[in-house]
Amino acid sequence: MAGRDSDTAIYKEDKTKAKEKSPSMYKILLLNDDFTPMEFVIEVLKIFFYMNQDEATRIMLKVHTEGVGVCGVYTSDIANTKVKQVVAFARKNQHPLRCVMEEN
Ligand code: TYC
Repeated sequence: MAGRDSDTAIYKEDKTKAKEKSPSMYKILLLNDDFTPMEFVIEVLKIFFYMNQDEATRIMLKVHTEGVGVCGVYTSDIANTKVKQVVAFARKNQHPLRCVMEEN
């Protein structure tokens, strides 16, 4: 019993600390171009962003018609890695697909 208040105090303090430490989040964006095949963009969304065929098709068409679309939101490290992987995969397949990250 004697320790209850102090336990609660510690719990609250930890919650506050966790909030203060929440990492910055980054959107990963795909940009439209005139050359990358639609099927390739759909494959990228399935492989790197774990989308199903319908979701990948919807996002690809959004990028195709509006110029840009969000693939997901991640911490800095994960976003950086995914952007590099997508660009490397596109270049390996000789497509000019652009993929960038932007703070959320
Ligand atoms: N505009 C491309 C085409 O008509 C398709 C495309 C969609 C390309 C999305 C890039 O991020 C992109 N083949």
